[in-house]
Amino acid sequence: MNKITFIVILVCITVVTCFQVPNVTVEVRGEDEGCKAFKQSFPDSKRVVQEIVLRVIDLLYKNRDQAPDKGTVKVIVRPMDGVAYTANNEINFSSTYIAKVIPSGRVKEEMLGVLTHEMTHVFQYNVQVPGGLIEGIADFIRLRAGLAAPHWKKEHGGKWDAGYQKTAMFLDFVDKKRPELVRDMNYSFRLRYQDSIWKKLTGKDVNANFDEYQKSF
Ligand SMILES: *[C@@H]1O[C@H](CO)[C@@H](O)[C@H](O)[C@H]1NC(C)=O
Ligand SMILES: *[C@@H]1O[C@H](CO)[C@@H](O)[C@H](O)[C@H]1NC(C)=O
Ligand SMILES: CC(=O)N[C@H]1CO[C@H](CO)[C@@H](O)[C@@H]1O
Ligand SMILES: [Zn+2]
Repeated sequence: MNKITFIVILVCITVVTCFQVPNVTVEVRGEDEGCKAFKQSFPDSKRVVQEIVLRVIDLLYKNRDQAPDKGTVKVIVRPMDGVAYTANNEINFSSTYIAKVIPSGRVKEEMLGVLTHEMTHVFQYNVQVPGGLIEGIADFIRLRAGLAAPHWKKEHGGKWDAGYQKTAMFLDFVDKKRPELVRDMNYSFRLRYQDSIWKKLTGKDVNANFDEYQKSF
């Protein structure tokens, strides 16, 4: 076997055994205004969700094969309370909520934003990571995907791990100063989160980073 053949075989084996684009199913269970808006906005919803999957994985990990294998990712749109719930590889997205967003004129962006947040949960390693950081990373990914909600802004006070956009804005600040911070953190969460990771990755503990962030605006 010559060198070229060897390399081609090696690349093929690598491609076959490593990352596979997850399969996606999307079910719209209802005929209410929210379900209709979802169908109208995303006639090709499977492709849209698949693109979100890849964008989320690429923002969370340096290599796609670091992401957990979740098999088929399922999105169900149906009338229910709340915004969305995610467990394992399944997202329930509230059409009742979608209907409420229609008057804002930005229902499509909001649906993409919520799906991006929830999809982050599907591909996070959630083992022993503080809840505020889990939610902060989900909104950080939403922010980096260009889908931040218009009311998000930097806020003074509070704690670094207050969650959602509060933590997301802080992560965004630190990740800009120390590029790849979040992507470097994430894979290590596969084992366990420790506060010491901040010192390891940024040279400062988390509270010193948060003080700096608070003083930056
Ligand atoms: C997606 O589905 C196809 C057909 O059922 C299957 O061959 C493939 O392995 C699936 N991919 C993943 C990543 O599970
Ligand atoms: C989604 O809703 C279905 C009911 O339609 C329920 O069986 C399932 O557990 C829910 N999944 C999540 C992740 O909340
Ligand atoms: C801080 C830390 O443990 N980062 C790890 C993130 O994941 C890569 C592997 O993909 C490790 O090399 C890093 O050490
Ligand atoms: Zn969440």
